[in-house]
Amino acid sequence: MSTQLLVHPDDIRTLFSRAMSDLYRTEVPLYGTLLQLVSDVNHAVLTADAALADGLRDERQLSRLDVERHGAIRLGTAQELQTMRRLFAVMGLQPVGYYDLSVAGVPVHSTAFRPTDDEALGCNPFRVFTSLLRLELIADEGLRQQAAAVLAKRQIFTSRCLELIELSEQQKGLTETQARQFVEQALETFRWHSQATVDFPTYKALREAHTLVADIVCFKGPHINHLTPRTLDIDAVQEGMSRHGMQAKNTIEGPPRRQFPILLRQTSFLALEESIQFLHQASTGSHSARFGEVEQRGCALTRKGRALYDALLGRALEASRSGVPMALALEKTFHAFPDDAVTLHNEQLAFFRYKVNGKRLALQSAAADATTSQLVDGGWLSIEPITYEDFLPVSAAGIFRSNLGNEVRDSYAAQGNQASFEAALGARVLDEIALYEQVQSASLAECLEQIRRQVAEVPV
Ligand code: OOG
Ligand code: NI
Repeated sequence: MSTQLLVHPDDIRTLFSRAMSDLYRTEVPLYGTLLQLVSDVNHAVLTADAALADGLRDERQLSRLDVERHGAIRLGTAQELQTMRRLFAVMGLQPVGYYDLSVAGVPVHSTAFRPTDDEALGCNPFRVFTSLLRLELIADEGLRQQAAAVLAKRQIFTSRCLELIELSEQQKGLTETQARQFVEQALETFRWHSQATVDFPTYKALREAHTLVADIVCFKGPHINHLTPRTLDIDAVQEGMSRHGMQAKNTIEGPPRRQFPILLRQTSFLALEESIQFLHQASTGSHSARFGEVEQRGCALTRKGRALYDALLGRALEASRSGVPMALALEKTFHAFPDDAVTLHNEQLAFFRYKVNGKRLALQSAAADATTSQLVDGGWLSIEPITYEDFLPVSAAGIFRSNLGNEVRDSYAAQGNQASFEAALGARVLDEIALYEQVQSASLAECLEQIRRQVAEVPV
């Protein structure tokens, strides 16, 4: 048994996300330009809004503002997904949520490997949106078999990486030297390969089935296809992109701009056209997969809030199909979504953390039998939004699509299939809403206990 100290998974994640960021900036220099733009926008926002800067400093978020929030990969087989789950577990990432993209005509389903507790999220919030190809959605039987045969031949992990995953499972962690080696080896899986593993006719046939199928099947590994920093003003980034030589996607995904941000807003610069060498072919061809994205996160919604969001988004999409510009449609329909913390709280549309801020005597008279809403209205409890840490299927589909040459496909007849995804994963995915519910109710229970104790202490 080794007597050496084991490194905390959060620290392995930090090493990994830094290495990934360096790799991606080298591979896609335009991503470095995006990071600079985001950093400039964030600084401008913080300079203009001292209260926001203080708030972020109090929540110890300021120093982590420039750390990437997420990346994304697309896998080909159950075996790959299962090993990826074990690889991500080494750095403290768990599969959270199930996303069915087939409804949007994208033949994958996905989960987000992410840290689940506050401390880990605070330490380093990096997560990976991970999709698995649904070969069964390719209509042509022959092509399906061809794709499966190509995928069966590849090994996306280095043998040392596999050994270190196993070692970590046995030892329940890695030593510092092992962790560094693990990060170096794991990174190999996410690298770009400009050499396809198939000839051009095979690529072309798969691409005709769906660009995404070609992207997943024809390469040696699941290249990281984007990284995503966090911005404090996504509209400013969207607006700044063209000035910096980036072609921005047409619309920002997610809710419209609001006083009280909810869920997640995202935009990206469009995937670059990159030259590819196909098997048995002298001249090069091209493929586009890699882009850069930004995100702005707001408050997590309850199931009720999420249902309202989905309904309003649905209405806006419908209006945009009949010619109304999407931004305008969103702005209109979202008038129906309350835009202040107290209403969102009292109508149980969003999740909050509580803090006791009442005076003892005032507590005695009213607080003991008050409902949570009354405690909030009366100022005994203050509320702070719980940040949404997950993704949105309609937004994800929009991001996928705009980076696949805006290929528009009908939705597949097949529904989502969480059970088959979990069978491939070799584990259940966690329910994201349940995670927020736990945070909120633990915070409320703590505050109520505090109030109860204070009320009990007040002399009659
Ligand atoms: C993933 C697209 C979804 C997001 O942030 O919603 C995504 C992909 O293109 O592989 O990353
Ligand atoms: Ni993304």
